[in-house]
Amino acid sequence: MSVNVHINSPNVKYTDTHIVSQYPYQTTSVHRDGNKVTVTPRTTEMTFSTERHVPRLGVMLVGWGGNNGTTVTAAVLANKRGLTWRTKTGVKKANYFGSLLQASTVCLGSGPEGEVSVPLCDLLPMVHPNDIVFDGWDISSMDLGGAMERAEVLDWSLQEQLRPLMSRMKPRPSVYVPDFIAANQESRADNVLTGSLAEQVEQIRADIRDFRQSSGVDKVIVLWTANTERFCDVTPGINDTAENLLAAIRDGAEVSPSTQFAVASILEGCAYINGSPQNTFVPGAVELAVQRGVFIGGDDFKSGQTKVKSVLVDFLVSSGIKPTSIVSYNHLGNNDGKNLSAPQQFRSKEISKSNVVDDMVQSNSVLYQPGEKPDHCVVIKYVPCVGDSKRAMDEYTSEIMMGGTNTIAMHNTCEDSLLATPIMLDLMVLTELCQRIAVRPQGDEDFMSFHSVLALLSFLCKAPLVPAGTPVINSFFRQRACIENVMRACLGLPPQNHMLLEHKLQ
Ligand code: NAI
Ligand code: DG6
Repeated sequence: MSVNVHINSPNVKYTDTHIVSQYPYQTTSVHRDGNKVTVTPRTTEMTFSTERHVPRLGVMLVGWGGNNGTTVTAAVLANKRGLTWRTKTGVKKANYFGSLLQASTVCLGSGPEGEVSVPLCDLLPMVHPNDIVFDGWDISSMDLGGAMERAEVLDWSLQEQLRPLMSRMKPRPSVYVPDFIAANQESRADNVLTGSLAEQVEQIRADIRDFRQSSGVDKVIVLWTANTERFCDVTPGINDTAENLLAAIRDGAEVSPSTQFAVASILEGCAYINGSPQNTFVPGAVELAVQRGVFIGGDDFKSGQTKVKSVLVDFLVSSGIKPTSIVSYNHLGNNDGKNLSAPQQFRSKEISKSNVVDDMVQSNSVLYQPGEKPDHCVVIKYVPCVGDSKRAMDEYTSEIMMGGTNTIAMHNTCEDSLLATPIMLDLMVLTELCQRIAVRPQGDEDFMSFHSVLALLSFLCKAPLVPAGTPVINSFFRQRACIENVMRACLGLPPQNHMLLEHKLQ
């Protein structure tokens, strides 16, 4: 049951259409001169304005027939219908566990009843996952009922209930360029677009318009959850500017399928999110998004091993303990694992999984000299037998006081797609919410939206995409605090400070 949060403050106005808050944004400006650090607090008065009308949201998935694509669609259908199913350990009920917005809470403060916490999704008006309408593309023609069975993720008795609904859904034909994904994917590719690059982009655009019109949704977001591609070269004259990228598509130069989808979405004014690690967002694609004022976000869902890493390294480094080596193995047996067994696709994932500790390491000059990093090794193996139930084994070795060593080893077994699904939903819902938030710093005439490169999604991504020249934050707690505090600002509430002074003074 959802909660109705109302802010009782002269700084917050509820109009019929908007929630408008006055918010003192407090930052610091820091100047370092040798050993002397001068810190100057700054306050900028800002107005936050959040549209209250929640649109009907349509989401188009690239890779709809894959494990993630089928699982997210099935999970939403099951939740919408309140389905239950029997397993050998009892009756299970559909839920959204693992979703930051639906299943985690924010503390609003305390009153006579003690501390009051509410789900993040109740703070501001936002789309409920149950109301999302899905469509999408896949190079495999299998309908979603069959594809759900192929994925081997959901319990059979749930699949039986969902199959009549899922089987009605059929992915649209997609772009297949064999060179970008592993050769072992070829047998799936029986649903492919023909024609030139430009014709393919036109077809994707037509598909988006067709979906918008036939489903009656108000807004469309496109999310790539297809196979991991190899990285593509960033080449001056081809993909370094928006103009060159559009010309490259016209001329048939090398443009990855995921970048074709990004361009088509941006040209249709639809936000585009990349759930895989490859460099879809070449500079030309980023420039195009900025020019058109369309949100882009990514890269690579942060679901399991990497999420733990962004917690654990944060814990170690912020406790003053020095990680010196991080070794991460995983093996999995789903189609993602099969695709990643090819060297170039593995390399894309290795890069995305490896950079995740950089900001935490760089933040601590007591532990690390400039340029010093822990050894960091990532291994992924394809073991068909374990299917979607991924195994992740990690060893963290750290230096502790007086030359001592602290080794943490962990083993994590998890169902990959059931961890990724709630993250996909959060990406969709948060992106849509950000489209309804505008901010006006005092003295400015016009409201501004968030930058097209939507860094607020960092919590949900392994390799967060941020505007050029701005800091990449990987630390779990900083990323989460950012989302929570932006939502609080929309309601005129100060950032969560956790001081609890009211309980600490006498
Ligand atoms: P999957 O292999 O089951 O599904 C991918 C789907 O994409 C397949 O159905 C395939 O036929 C389709 N496909 C390939 N190229 C396509 C194209 N050009 N256009 C349209 N469809 C295309 O993989 P899964 O497990 O669903 O993962 C999807 C992506 O998400 C992968 O890149 C994976 O690395 C990434 N990811 C998955 C996470 C997880 O925990 N499951 C976490 C982080 C990222
Ligand atoms: C093996 O690492 C396959 C990958 O696609 C992962 O399952 C996925 O990227 C999740 O990675 P992580 O590090 O967030 O568990």
